[in-house]
Amino acid sequence: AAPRAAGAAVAAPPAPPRSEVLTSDPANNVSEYIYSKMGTNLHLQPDHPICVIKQAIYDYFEATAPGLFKPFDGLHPVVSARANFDEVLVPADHVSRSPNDTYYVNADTVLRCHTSAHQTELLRAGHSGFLVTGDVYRRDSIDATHYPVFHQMEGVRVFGPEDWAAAGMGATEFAEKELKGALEGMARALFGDGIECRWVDAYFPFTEPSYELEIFFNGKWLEVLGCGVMQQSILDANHPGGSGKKAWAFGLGLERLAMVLFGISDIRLFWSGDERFLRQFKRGDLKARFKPYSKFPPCLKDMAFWVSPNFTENNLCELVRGIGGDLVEEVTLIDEFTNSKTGRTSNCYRITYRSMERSLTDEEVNSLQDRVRKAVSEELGVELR
Ligand code: FA5
Ligand code: MG
Repeated sequence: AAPRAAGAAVAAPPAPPRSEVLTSDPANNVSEYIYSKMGTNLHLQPDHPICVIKQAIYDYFEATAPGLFKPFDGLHPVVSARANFDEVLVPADHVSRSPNDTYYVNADTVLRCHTSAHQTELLRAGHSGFLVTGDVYRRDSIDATHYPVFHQMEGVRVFGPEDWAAAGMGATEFAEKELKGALEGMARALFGDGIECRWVDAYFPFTEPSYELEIFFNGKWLEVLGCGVMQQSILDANHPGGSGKKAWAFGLGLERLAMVLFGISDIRLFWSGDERFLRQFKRGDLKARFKPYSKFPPCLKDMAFWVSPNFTENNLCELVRGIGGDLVEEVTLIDEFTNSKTGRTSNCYRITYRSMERSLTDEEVNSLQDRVRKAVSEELGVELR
């Protein structure tokens, strides 16, 4: 995507051809379900709440530093493992690289698990300020705040020696102060002056120091973004004139911010396409508060099994999503014990089925649960009890 004015229309990246993403490569772990989400681009649907919040953040950065941040929201989600991990210094043994956590197209190609995957290419292109918005993919648990596809916005700003000299500060100290000021300003722009924020120390391989921003909302602290001063070696290796410069970077979760701002209770609503949901949001309207429409009854199914050595919860969730799709609201471990004689461990998982649009019939849920039971014993090697 070429640089353009904030707010100008952008061509949505189309879903890649099926045969490029769902391959027989031994490292491929992308499912049909995940493939079906590609090309949806909620962040490019004009009055969708993910797009509304994206635009509000673009507007804030444009107002505070006109022309400085170039928006990129059409970058393709299929990226090299090199850009997603190596170039942002993710260690070779870091958990996020595991196929239990990341979708691999093949050993060298992944569905980006964060928008940080685009930092280095944009630095190499010479940009000194940019915002990248896109869909990111993670194998994860299933509940009201987790979905295997969500949207992030990456922000990067590069400074020169004149900037910290003018402030009479050291480079790192200056970048950190600038970063925190920019993000606190963004939080006030979205949530109003009364918003309570706090900074929490964090760790990311690509920044030092690193922080997370939490917002106090509905009685608790919620993590909305990660950020920090960019590791100098990333800047040195990629930005023209990098060694004399300093940069900050942040990555924020758009669903998290939209859920808080608009009072949206279930992350699946973003994907429902239901008019009763969509018509409640409009570009530029940050005051909208989601009015829930009738909730249909849930249907709970418990399933107990002896685990196998390579059983993982993410694999179970992936399998359940593959069969139940968006009818699955939650997968929770409700009981676990180890038999002292045999040393075998039993897990009991509860699957909550619920549609956002209609009542489910017993037959329908029973048939889904039968397929889930069959698949877990055949594909995960567990023994049903
Ligand atoms: C990252 O992804 C880092 N790349 C962020 C970053 C960028 C740090 C640049 C430093 C510099 P993390 O995994 O914490 O970090 O995710 C960032 C944000 O994405 C979280 O704060 C949260 O708001 C959102 N997020 C993470 N996981 C999920 C999820 N499963 N569902 C919804 N939102 C999520
Ligand atoms: Mg985090």
